[in-house]
Amino acid sequence: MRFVNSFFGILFFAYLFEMNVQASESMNHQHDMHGLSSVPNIPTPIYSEKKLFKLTLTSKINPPPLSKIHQWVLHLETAEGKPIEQAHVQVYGGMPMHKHGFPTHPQVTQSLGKGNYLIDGIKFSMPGHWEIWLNVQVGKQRDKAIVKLNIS
Ligand SMILES: [Cu+2]
Repeated sequence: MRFVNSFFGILFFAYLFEMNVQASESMNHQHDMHGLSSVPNIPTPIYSEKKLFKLTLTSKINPPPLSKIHQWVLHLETAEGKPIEQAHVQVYGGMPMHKHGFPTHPQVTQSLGKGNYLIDGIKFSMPGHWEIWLNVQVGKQRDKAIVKLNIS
């Protein structure tokens, strides 16, 4: 199990590095545009990196709790605002400043219809700056997005 965890840890940081290089500038710009970084727990739509998708992430418990496994709902739309039903979504994340991932393996467990997807297994194991990363695939279109949160 320890081996498995470190294996995923390495994958996560390889992924983190790639994402940071590719996405940090555009994501920062988007966060500035939407004012998301200063009010992290209010659901605010963000655009994916290539602006293919519009995403709204909402914690089922507000504000998102510390040290408790809980669920989120992703609402996914096209850039024009049409709900997307048939998406494959991978969920990653962690604390980039501490170089660790989630203590759990969050994933989409259910499509709720109307462009809504249930994400289970989110656990913030300490207070501070967290990021939830979403890899979205719809047909042949792929894009990714980062949601930044301050957990206290
Ligand atoms: Cu940490």
